[in-house]
Amino acid sequence: MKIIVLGLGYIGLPTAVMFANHNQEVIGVDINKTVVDDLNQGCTHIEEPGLSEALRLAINKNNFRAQMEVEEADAFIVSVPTPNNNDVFKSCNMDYVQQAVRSIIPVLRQGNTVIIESTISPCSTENMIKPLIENAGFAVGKDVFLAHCPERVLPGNIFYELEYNNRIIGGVSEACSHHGAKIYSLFTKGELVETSASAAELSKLMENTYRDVNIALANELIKTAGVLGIDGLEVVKLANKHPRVNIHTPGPGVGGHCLAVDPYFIIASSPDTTPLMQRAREINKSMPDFVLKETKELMRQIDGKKITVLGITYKGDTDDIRESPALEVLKLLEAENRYQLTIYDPYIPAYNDWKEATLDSDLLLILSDHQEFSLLDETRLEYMKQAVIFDTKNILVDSLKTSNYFNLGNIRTKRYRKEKS
Ligand code: SAJ
Repeated sequence: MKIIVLGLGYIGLPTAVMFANHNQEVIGVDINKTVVDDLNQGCTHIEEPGLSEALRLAINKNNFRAQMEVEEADAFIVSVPTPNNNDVFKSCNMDYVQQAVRSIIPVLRQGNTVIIESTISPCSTENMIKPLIENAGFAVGKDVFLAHCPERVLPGNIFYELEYNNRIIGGVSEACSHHGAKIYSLFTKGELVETSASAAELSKLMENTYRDVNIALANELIKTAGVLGIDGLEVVKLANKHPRVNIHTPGPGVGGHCLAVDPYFIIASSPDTTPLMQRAREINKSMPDFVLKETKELMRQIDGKKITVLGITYKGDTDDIRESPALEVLKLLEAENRYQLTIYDPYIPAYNDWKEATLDSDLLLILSDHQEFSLLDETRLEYMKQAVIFDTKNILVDSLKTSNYFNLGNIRTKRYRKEKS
């Protein structure tokens, strides 16, 4: 089968390469010339375990090439970004999706399948994409098959999850679902669940909203427990011993291009029925400010000047800084205008110098859960002026959890014992 994947980003590229390595002829299309040129040389612009190797394998098999123009094919998979609009409820910006679909219309043929993988607002495949194809003279469900098949993979584990996760195949008709399922059956070992396009859209959005709301509950717990003088992290651990409870992990906020974005697509499509989702977003967005306040208080107590921020990515072991709460905390700290700030992040080349970052520092402020931080030991604290740690991701090993160690659970309850330097 000849498959064109439009949009070679975090999801489109691994998906394209996956099809190619399952013996399909794949053309990746992107509007960015540098990305296209680099990919054809076997160089990826995305940090994802196994991606470079998989890309080179696909190129060596002669099953993958990148280019800027579309051409005729059997199937088209649209995997372009859908940012938030800058409106009151941050609705879904469908411009790139529409442009991508418009770009394939001149090369569409009878029997083609068009799949929207991008995360989109509820009902848009049916109400916005289907008319674009129909206006070009095709009967959707007869001449051309259209489906929304959202991805559900976790960055950092994309290749495994692409293959083994269950996938929702939302056709605008039963025939469309069948055609969509045929394509993903080329590599998916998980269940292919056929449904309507609109149910698929809302289900994708709800999966991330479910997590966002649950994380907001955990963040609200942390604030409440602190006020009551209780370690909130201990409470999460205890409550989760219940077989039907799964409180998520509190942290400095929710970032990335999914949890921090998708709930708005639902909210914008029905503001009156979504007060809980709206409140959850507000609570999670308030966390950088909460971290700022606690950090300021800690710095006051230790009479500190220099803060070393550990990790600026939105989560651990990725180079992805999209919507990162760490950057928000950094911005707030900068605006205070009274601290000397340095950054260390093993995934961001500009911030790779541990010694320079920690030299004479008063505080390590951990904002991303990179595995490297979980392996820190005493010796790495040697350049600091005072080895105080505020670990908002609760990632350090127990041996470093000394009297000068703070996390979101104990920051209010633990008494700081100032070490004489
Ligand atoms: N976070 C917390 N507490 C938690 C879990 C996460 O504060 O208990 C924070 C993380 O630090 C991060 C953010 O939330 O800042 C999101 O991280 P994540 O690892 O939960 O999710 P993403 O955005 O990397 O990927 C999600 C996944 N969705 C779900 O798990 C429901 C993934 O399966 C989706 O494919 C992806 O969104 C997407 O593309 O929609």
